[in-house]
Amino acid sequence: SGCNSESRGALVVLEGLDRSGKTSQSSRLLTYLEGLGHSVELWRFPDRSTNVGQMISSYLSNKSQLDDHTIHLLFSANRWEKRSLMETKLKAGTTLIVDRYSYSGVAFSSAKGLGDEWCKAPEIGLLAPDLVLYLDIQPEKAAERGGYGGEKYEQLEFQRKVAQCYQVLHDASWKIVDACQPIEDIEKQLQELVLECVMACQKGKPLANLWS
Ligand code: FDM
Repeated sequence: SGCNSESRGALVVLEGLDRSGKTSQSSRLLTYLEGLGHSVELWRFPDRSTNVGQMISSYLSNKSQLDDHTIHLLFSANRWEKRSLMETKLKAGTTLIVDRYSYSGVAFSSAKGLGDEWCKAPEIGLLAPDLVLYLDIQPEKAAERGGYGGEKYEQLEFQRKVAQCYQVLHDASWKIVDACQPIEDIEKQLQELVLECVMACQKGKPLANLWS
């Protein structure tokens, strides 16, 4: 009867190389949806606030070393520890804008040479995004943008590999947006895509699990 007390929020993920503009576009989306009166939160992975997140943070800033498989599983565990809260929020009608998710997990680890299927396995059963916004930028262009911050993966040669690994992950939930357009143009495109997705979720699009 059009009652929206049962309508759920949307799980929207932003992906892309370092310096592709994910973080600033995520906060613009938050402001936009809040302005429309939606219940919305901004999340990011890794979530460095948890114990697992602190191990990841220490690894990324080169303060500790970990085997490639080990760090991969920690990134995945960091998503698993947030899964039930994520589901609760979505079911309560809150839309989540998430800066990086499982695709970063697979792209960055497979860029190191770990097998795709092995990388995907621990992600199976996490919530599947309703929409993945991929901010597409050439690694060379990203590197020109005010330089990298000096964390582990912020090197041109490695980012080139990550870009290739992202290519094989595209599925029906992905929208590829040219990240070299003016910021406001990108913002407009993302707003339209997200709004359409939020409405579909309100109308009852079911929640699904990875990896589908
Ligand atoms: N990263 C991020 C991974 O390697 N695996 C993951 O699962 C996630 C979520 O961590 F270089 C990498 C991607 C990036 C780094 O990300 C930290 P932020 O967005 O710079 O915090």
